[in-house]
Amino acid sequence: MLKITPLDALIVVDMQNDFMPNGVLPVKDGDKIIPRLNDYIKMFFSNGNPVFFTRDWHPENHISFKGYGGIWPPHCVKETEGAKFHKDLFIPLDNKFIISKGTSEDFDAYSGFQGTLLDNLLKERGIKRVFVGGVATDYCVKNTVLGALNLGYQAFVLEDGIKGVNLKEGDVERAVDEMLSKGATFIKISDIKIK
Ligand code: VGL
Ligand code: ZN
Repeated sequence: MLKITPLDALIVVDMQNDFMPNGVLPVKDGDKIIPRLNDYIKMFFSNGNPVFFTRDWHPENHISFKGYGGIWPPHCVKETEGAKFHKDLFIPLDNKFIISKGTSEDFDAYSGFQGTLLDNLLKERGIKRVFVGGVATDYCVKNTVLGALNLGYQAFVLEDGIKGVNLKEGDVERAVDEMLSKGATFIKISDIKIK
């Protein structure tokens, strides 16, 4: 059992329409993890722990887009429907933080820590351990987890609250192996205890 303490924060990665089954860059079954993510969000929120929601928040001419030097179709263009969080994701009014990344045209960020204030916001609150779920396991979840480990946080990956892309077969498996080998711990909701 893992007890949630005031040193813990939840990071929900990129649960945006464009990454959901009807989006332009769909993660298969990406919406199926929403009920479980909502369980985690409510658990952390009701315990007073901060909950961070990262989002891809690109300009129209972003460097990661085909035609601008990148490999992806245009996605998560800021202020558009595709960039909004899925309507079923529970986003508390208080004690939540939105982290926008990939916001300048010449810089991409798979990690929620790249070019954002996430590290500062966590440190200000004395957070030592982060719990990470969302999409995609083999891109932004992986890079956010590795970023956290690099910055000295202990990182827990929510194995029942992530989904991957597998653009190349085996990508998700390799991502999981890499997170494990760098020191991440995989947990599921029944491993967590509040009080
Ligand atoms: C992502 C591809 C491009 C992600 C973001 O959130 O995993 N993937 N931009
Ligand atoms: Zn992106």
